[in-house]
Amino acid sequence: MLLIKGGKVVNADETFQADVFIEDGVIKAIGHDLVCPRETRVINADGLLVMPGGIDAHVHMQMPIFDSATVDDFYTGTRAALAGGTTMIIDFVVPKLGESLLAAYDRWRSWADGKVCCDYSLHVAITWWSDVVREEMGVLTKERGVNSFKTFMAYKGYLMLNDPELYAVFSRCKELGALAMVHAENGNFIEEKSKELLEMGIVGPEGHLMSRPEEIEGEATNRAVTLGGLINCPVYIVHVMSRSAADVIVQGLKRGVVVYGEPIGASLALTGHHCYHADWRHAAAYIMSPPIREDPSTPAYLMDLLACNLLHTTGSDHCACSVSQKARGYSNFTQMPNGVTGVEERMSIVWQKGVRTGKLTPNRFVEVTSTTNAKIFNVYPRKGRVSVGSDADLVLWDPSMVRVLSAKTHQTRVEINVFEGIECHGGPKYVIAGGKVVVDPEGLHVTAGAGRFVPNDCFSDFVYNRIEEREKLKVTKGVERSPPPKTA
Ligand code: DUC
Ligand code: ZN
Ligand code: ZN
Ligand code: ZN
Repeated sequence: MLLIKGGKVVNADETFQADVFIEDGVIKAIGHDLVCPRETRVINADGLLVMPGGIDAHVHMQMPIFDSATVDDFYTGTRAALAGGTTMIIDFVVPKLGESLLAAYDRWRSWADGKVCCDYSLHVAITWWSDVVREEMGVLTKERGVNSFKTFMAYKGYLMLNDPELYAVFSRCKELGALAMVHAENGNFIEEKSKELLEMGIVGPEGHLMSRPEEIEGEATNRAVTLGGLINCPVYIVHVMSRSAADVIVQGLKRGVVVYGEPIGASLALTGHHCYHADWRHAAAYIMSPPIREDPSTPAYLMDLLACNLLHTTGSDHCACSVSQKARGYSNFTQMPNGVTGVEERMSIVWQKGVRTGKLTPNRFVEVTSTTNAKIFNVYPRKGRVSVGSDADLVLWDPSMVRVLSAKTHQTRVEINVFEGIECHGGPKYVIAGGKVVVDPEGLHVTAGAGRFVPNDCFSDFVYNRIEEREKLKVTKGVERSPPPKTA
């Protein structure tokens, strides 16, 4: 039993002074002068903000790459998440070409269950298309707690779907009440441009940037948003990295398309100039797709849109590749595994670049780091809210904490921190997951296997009410006409 005393509760839609009592992993009471059993541990939360723990809906732990896996598994990855104030992650099952979605899902569950230190859910990527895949999408939604499917418009030859396949997946998502998530880049263009650059002798990390200009992120985002709008299927654009992609999302919203945009820690804080660094190890650490953009106005632009709900939530795309894994692409950038980290840094980055700059209120901070994800993925208010009956997943945020992000102190297993040297004002003083204190001023107290799989039901009201509104506008039958004229 735990009593959080003297803090200020911050939800997405309210702020108030109150104590919070926790028992059996759940918030049991919120108020003043709560009567608690004598053995209750009391945390003094004077000066702290009591917020729902972060939900990072975009991570890749233990992701298979070549014949190994990214270096953060579900233990070290969720430990890093908790260290940064994130108490729930959603990872991506990525089936191999031709592999059963159910078999891949079981594989991911077997890697995660028993290792996760915080609760988690799963999205499933659709990397190929057939009637079997169509069928298995149904089983995953009805029996396995999956309500989101990711498609790739890039990584031609092993993950990319073509336009008719995208049409089929979006239509199936709509039918099932699921969400279509999209990695939006034009894979055909990237293939051609990469060949050209390699022929010119540009083989280093800068080639990666040159092969994936932001216009092609904008083009693919436009295709995804257009398709989503025409099918009236909700679309979630993962890792919004550029102004071009963000502008397309804004245009879609103006037309009433149900689209969500997710900038990530890296796109809100970094620019792509690092990829030109003479030290290859340094340059390679920043390689991800779509690339971190060179235009220095991008991070603030994305934060401005996040502030006014034209972008909606944040992720990290945490995908921890070590220097030796990246080295596979030393003399050919197309062979380099993509990925940056950020599951630990996302909350601090959003606070520093959003709240500290006056763009986000603390309430909006809660919304874009937790509540909106809980609503979209249909786990609200169990998650994403400090309220009686909700899971006791909390972060006690100290606005006066100052910490400098660094590889010297981070939890992830990668050698380089892409946020190195960024001074963040505001950070998690205590983190509570499943009712247990996992971060306090003494350090981390995580337990492998303490997290649970959280099934996500389809047809989230938050998403599907908007879809149904648009459905009413649809033309469902042809025009009735007078009899045909006589033919000659
Ligand atoms: N981009 C992806 O699409 N997936 C994982 C890592 C990355 O950079
Ligand atoms: Zn992606
Ligand atoms: Zn640099
Ligand atoms: Zn990703």
